[in-house]
Amino acid sequence: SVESSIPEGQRAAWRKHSAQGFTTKEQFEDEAVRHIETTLARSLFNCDELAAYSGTALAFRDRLVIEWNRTQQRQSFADQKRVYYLSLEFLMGRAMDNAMLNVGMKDAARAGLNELGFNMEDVISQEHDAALGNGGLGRLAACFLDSMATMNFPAWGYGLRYRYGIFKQEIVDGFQVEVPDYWLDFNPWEFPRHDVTVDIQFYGYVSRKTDENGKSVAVWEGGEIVDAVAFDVPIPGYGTPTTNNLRLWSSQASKGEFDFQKFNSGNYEGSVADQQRAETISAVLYPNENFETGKELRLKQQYFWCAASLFDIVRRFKKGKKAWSTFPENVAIQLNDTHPTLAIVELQRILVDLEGLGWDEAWNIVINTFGYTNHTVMPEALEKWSVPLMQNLLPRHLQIVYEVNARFLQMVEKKFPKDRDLLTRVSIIEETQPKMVRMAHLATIGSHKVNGVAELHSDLIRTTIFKDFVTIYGPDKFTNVTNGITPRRWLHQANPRLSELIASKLGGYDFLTDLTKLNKLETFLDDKAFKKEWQEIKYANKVRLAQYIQKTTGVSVNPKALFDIQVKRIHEYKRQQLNILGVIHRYLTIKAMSPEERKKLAPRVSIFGGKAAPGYWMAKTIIHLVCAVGEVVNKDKDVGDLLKVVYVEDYNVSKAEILTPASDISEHISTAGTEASGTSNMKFVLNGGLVIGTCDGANIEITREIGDSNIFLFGNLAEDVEDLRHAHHYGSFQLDPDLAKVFSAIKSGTFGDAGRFAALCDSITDHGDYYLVSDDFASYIQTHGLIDEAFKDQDAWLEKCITSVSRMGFFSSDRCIDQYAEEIWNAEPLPPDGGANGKANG
Ligand code: T68
Repeated sequence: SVESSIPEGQRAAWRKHSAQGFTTKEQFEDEAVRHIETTLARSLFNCDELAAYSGTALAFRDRLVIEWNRTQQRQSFADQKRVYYLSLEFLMGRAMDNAMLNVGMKDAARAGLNELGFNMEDVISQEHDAALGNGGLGRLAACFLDSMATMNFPAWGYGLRYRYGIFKQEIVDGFQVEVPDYWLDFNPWEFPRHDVTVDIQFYGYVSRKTDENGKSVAVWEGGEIVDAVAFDVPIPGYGTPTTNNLRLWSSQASKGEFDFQKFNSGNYEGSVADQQRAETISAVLYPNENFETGKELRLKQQYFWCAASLFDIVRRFKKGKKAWSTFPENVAIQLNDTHPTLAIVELQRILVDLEGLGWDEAWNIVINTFGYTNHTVMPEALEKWSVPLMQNLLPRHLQIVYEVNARFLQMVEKKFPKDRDLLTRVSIIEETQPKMVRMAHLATIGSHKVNGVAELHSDLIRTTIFKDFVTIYGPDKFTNVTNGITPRRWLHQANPRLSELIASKLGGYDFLTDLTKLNKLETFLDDKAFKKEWQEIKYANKVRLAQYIQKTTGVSVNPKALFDIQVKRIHEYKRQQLNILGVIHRYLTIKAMSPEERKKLAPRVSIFGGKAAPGYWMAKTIIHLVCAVGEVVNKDKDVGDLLKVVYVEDYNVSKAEILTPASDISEHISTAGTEASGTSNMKFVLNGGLVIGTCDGANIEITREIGDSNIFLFGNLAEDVEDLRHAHHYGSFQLDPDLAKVFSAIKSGTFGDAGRFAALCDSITDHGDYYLVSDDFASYIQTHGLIDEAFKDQDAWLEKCITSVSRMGFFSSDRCIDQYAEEIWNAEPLPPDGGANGKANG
């Protein structure tokens, strides 16, 4: 039922002139130069690297768009269930390298660019990261888009087009400074769809009217209207022509609403101010990870994006002219955390208020449509919205929430009569002052499946935050889908030489679309030439990082040293403080060593990177301590290469592509039970690095897959954390003696003004050590000693690395998507015609 704008008789002519896109190096050069000269109006006299990037990007974009159009057409005709992934964050990083590898023309483009006088790597690095996310949650969404396209699922992402992504981090005198990230100056990867605009309503009031059948219906009136404008981003699959869509909404003053009254009456500033207020909705990404602030603008963002996306999805469904009851057979919507929970309420509103369905019929459709992914059990990160706030902004939605809650509580009361405490605990409304809407409860009640993101985490949600819901619904509603990463970006793109070496042994690149194929690598553990090349590749990646560190920080590091990397958002629960306190301990130990002892020690480079939320003072203090320690240690000639401490500024996806392939050890050392999964742990192991980690998140499953002799685990277990915390408060708190020495060094001013670090030290010594730094310190230090020892035997080390890589197949995001499709969405891929599964250029 897809209409065509071109009449039958004219279609042949149209097809004859259809865009083809380049297929050879020569044609690539034609297209790139044409774009530089005409689209950009530059010439060979003023073509800098940025222009070369733009021309290359536009040439590849043409190729993408052709397949994108075809894919969308195919998916419309196919009339098959579509998957919609709703996420407030998509941390995409750069697009061009990915597009080149997926289209399969990177080598041709490299040769072409060389002929034109440019170097591919320099041209690639001109691109600004699309940094519409904070951390793991946003990057997971990006990996999932890549997998869904590669596996030919008819799937769209829906998000917000922030004008400012996550801030840029500068380190000035050892302190984090935030700089706005205006990234839209030149973005060839987005297509404005000014024809796809949705009116979004806020505020106002609800009245009831009687419809023609005498039924009472709610009518939401008044308030204000803001326009949502669609911007589409093509998502190319690897080795398939399938190119999916990521639709990002941008807010704009409503054309109808732009206040001509004010304008005509001479109040020009007033009318422009209204316009700016509308644009504020999609202006900026909230920079908090695993922390909720409850700001009204954030709720506005959430509703704006949910309402626009639902309108779009429902409009597409209605084109098929099918019965409403078939909606869940045609549409699966996955909620990336509770941020899009209002979509549940919005769909119920559309069905009941606008489409006239009965409450129960509508609610059945809603539940069968939605799935909800939980990413945290930490109370400070669980979303709650104040009832007065929601009442004011979304009066009809609050009514619906109350109705959903009333019916749910009635059901519970029937099943478990007279358990008032149970009702209080599971209610969507928390009876505080003011009352709060618990979004995780609403998301759970409004979805047919709830999943955690690693086994331990999924167990924890079943036994802690959703315990009562397991009692009510039974265990089957709750499931686990352990996170994964896309091997295309995190192996093939970030580590091309390793990918090539693996391909040479496995006889091709099939492992990139079936990562379990890596297991054959284990048969080459005796292949000396293979191992030597593997080692050379790791070394080359470390040299590259060393050069980057030299260039950006001025610190020279020895690439032969053990590279120890912790890069992720700065958070007390992720325990960068444990890492830096351990580094100080190492420094003090080295200072006390004899020359003979020093000779036996492997040189180390401790590398940190990551952003702190601008309002998170303790996280900023941790950054400052790392920098202050670096200042002292890196200048200490007596220590020399034995220890260097580096802070890599502005950690983001493109920096991760340099850092991940260059680690010997990476740190995933969260307090047990706090890190839902972690995904950088997977990236580092897939790139031939080993891990020091706690028994937390996906570390546990990584250990199960690669074997416990290939990972350095330490620290207390999740099941003991509660008792330990209790003991801190009610027993006597015993500071670890080695940690006490570290604190004395800090307090004596070894790293500058001790006052700056007082709160950090006190949180451990005087305020209950909530994150168990002292409890885990001895075990952490001891385990680093084991790492020192293990690193001396380079052959054994290498064997651990290769073995680990060969066993990482499970952690492909393709496996996640298979699992979601099978267990949650009940959706099937739609392979393109022409070729087995459309694998055109694998
Ligand atoms: C992360 N969460 C988890 N949250 O911390 C990590 N939060 O363990 C997991 O691997 C990853 O999700 C993927 O499942 C986040 O990244 C946020 O970024 C976030 C953003 C806004 C509000 C709350």
